[in-house]
Amino acid sequence: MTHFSRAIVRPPTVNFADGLTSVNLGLPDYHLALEQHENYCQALVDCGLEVISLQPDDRYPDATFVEDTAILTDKFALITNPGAASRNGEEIEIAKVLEDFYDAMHTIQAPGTLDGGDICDADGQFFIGISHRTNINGAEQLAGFLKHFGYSSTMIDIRNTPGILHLKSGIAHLGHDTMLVTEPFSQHEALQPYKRLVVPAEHEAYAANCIRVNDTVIFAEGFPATLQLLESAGYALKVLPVSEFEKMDGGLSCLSLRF
Ligand code: CIR
Repeated sequence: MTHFSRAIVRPPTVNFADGLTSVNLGLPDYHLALEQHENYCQALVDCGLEVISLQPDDRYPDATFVEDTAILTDKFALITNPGAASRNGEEIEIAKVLEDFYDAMHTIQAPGTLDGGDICDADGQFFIGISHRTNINGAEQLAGFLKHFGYSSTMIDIRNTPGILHLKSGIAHLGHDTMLVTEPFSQHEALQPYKRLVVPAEHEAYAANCIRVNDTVIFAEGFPATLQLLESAGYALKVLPVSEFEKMDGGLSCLSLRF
């Protein structure tokens, strides 16, 4: 299983509420978001990671969702071309930091677009979501790099799956052969090789965006049926409140780049 030793994060900006959102949950509270972000960073530290925290930049209210700006593998880093125009430029700071850690760095070139939230890395088997953010050109560029470096990938078109922004809004790799998935992905052909734990209630769909970090699954607070499912399956869980990020369509995976 992939072992992580570092994470890049970026605390929310004062104008975090000006970011993009498609959900109708009201405006996020900046101070509460900061507190939730601090707890999130502490959870990563508790999982054994060194946390590299970038300065917020109010030109980019969505920049706290660092996951979308890069794909990190053991062999190379890929800087994305984020699919939302307002997010173009967030990747510049990230690329600067990654240069210290990676010899092999590549970039998604326009007209290709790609958001990290669409990429699920199941220990070297990658699932690439085709979404309203990640286009086929961007997905093909990533698939080409993955193949070059000896990884395999499969595309999953989510453009007609309602209610999700990115592929990882609906699936999470829990380690080994297990995925946590929402109902629309439960029978998906591409996921047949995996044991699928299905989020047991439609109103808990947001809970699918959890992250396995070394021995722990970091999981969103407020989703008791899914929590029970993971507890019964024997996972070591760390439950965190992320309500303010949920209001901006983001979640646990989006808030860090783990490598
Ligand atoms: C956006 O719409 O781009 C942000 N408000 C949320 C991005 C969430 N990122 C992710 O799921 N990887």
